[in-house]
Amino acid sequence: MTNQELAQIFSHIAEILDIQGENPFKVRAYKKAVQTLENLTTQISTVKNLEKLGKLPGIGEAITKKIKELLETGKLKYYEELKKSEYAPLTEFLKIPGVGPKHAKLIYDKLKINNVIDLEKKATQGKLRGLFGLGEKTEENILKGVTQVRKYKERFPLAFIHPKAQALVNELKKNKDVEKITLAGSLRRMKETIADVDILVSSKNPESVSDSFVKLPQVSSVIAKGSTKTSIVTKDGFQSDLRIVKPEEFGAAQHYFTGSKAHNIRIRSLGVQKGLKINEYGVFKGKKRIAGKTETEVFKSVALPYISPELREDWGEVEMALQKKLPHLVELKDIKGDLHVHTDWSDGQNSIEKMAEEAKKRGYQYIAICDHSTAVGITKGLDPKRVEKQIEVVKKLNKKLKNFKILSGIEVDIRADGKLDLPANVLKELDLVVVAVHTKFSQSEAEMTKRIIKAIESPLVDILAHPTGRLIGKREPYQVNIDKIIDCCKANDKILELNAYPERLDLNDINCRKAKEKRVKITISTDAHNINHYFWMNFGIATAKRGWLEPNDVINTLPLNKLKKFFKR
Ligand code: DGT
Ligand code: CA
Repeated sequence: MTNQELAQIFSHIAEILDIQGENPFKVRAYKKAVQTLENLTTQISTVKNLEKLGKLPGIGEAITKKIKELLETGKLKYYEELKKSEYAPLTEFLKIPGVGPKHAKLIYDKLKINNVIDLEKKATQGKLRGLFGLGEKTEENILKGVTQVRKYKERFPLAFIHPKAQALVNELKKNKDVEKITLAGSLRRMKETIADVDILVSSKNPESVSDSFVKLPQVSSVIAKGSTKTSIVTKDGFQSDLRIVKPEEFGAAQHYFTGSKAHNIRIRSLGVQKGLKINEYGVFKGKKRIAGKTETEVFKSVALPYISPELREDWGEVEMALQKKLPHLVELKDIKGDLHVHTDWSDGQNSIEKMAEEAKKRGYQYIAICDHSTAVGITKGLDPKRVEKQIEVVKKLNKKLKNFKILSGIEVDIRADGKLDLPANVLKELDLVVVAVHTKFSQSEAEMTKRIIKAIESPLVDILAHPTGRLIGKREPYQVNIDKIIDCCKANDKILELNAYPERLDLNDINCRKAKEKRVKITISTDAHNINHYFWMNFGIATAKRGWLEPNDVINTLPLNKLKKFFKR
């Protein structure tokens, strides 16, 4: 059981207790444990002496005992009992923005509904307003929130599901009858949300592979089992389809099941023009198989170069491939540093030094420390005095570090009127200034666009972080005219961020492409709040590839001496 899985269980416990109206101290204790678990840098399951856990903040004796029980038995009696509570299903309501535990309980107590589908119905019928002081406006917001939750309910964020899918692949690989294995579908194309996991295997003994698949420890139920297709549902609640093909079919099947459907249709019709039939079994001229063992063979059969999975959306990649003008996509190995990193000076969990050491270990040449300014409302936002202090600390650390540079930056808040949350004389002292919106998301498109443009136009600003503010599955982007923002960045020679934080991926693929077309530079940054978060660069890179970005479009592919010319100093 991973730290994340443990955290999920304790988080669910806290939510149920909260709705039941339990002692707030007890609820807070669980929430604190969740925070600690999420930020731990070692996996608890690898710790030999669990008693040591009691020394971690928020993990007392009682919780240590529960962790022990979970690790030893895979279950927690207390949790199993709690889940039987009539209030347990109401935790679903908490995903709706603006609905807290008290609302959830009231809605259930008065209306006897415990799921979002019924809640949506009641809100549509106007049955919420007037109840226990809920106004029309709140009802409208609940309705909006419910629709949003329902929209995402059936899809999982990429960063949540990708490591879990990879784990399924790694487990299955242990079976010697697996010849080749790959992820397919939207997961291989690295779409930002995923409906189900597609895995493809080639094997001469499909039964053996299928047997192993249904016996994987992650499996919670088996939907169907056969020698070519087997479907399971995992304990994490997502479906995974395994297809097993013959070795000579692997490339054709890999291409077919990677999709997208629209891309496949284009390739198939190119085949038709050449008198070829292309399907998941191979490329055929009449009855004769002429290709299919590898994807490259399939593309070659229609005179195309290999097209990277991230591009296969029929967004123009086939035309570009025909003209031999495909982009040379940016790769993880091109990245030289991370330009948006938090530390324990604000809401991060590791020290500046630790963040730097870890980045260096990853082969980076630099990072930019960009802690929050005070307006965001987090407890430790940086005021002018602390900014100055941090600059001094960074200077000292830089003297110690070899072949690595810490840049002093800041993530300064763009206030509702477009003014920045720190004065110019402070911003001037920094190596770079990142600006972002964290408050007043409800402004009109005109107001929000004007607000952000004002910030971009400020002379000391370098980068606009997470430009649309969306949180995948949780919050829609704020209303903003992204075309105007891109134009403004171009006019002022400013940089847009592709924030790789799993729930952000903001700019998204389409907006990255728009920025590239206008020749606006992009930084792919993780917004890391601890050393583990550097891993998220993978998903930033994936999104960049889906946005057709090349190394030249991305400023943090540059070594430090060339990077500096982009900053307004
Ligand atoms: P998802 O699951 O909604 O996140 O997206 P995908 O792309 O993984 O879609 P899925 O799982 O339904 O199918 C996997 C791939 O199989 C899909 O990308 C293309 C291929 N495929 C599925 N059905 C068809 C079809 O009717 N025609 C063609 N040409 N390809 C299909
Ligand atoms: Ca799929």
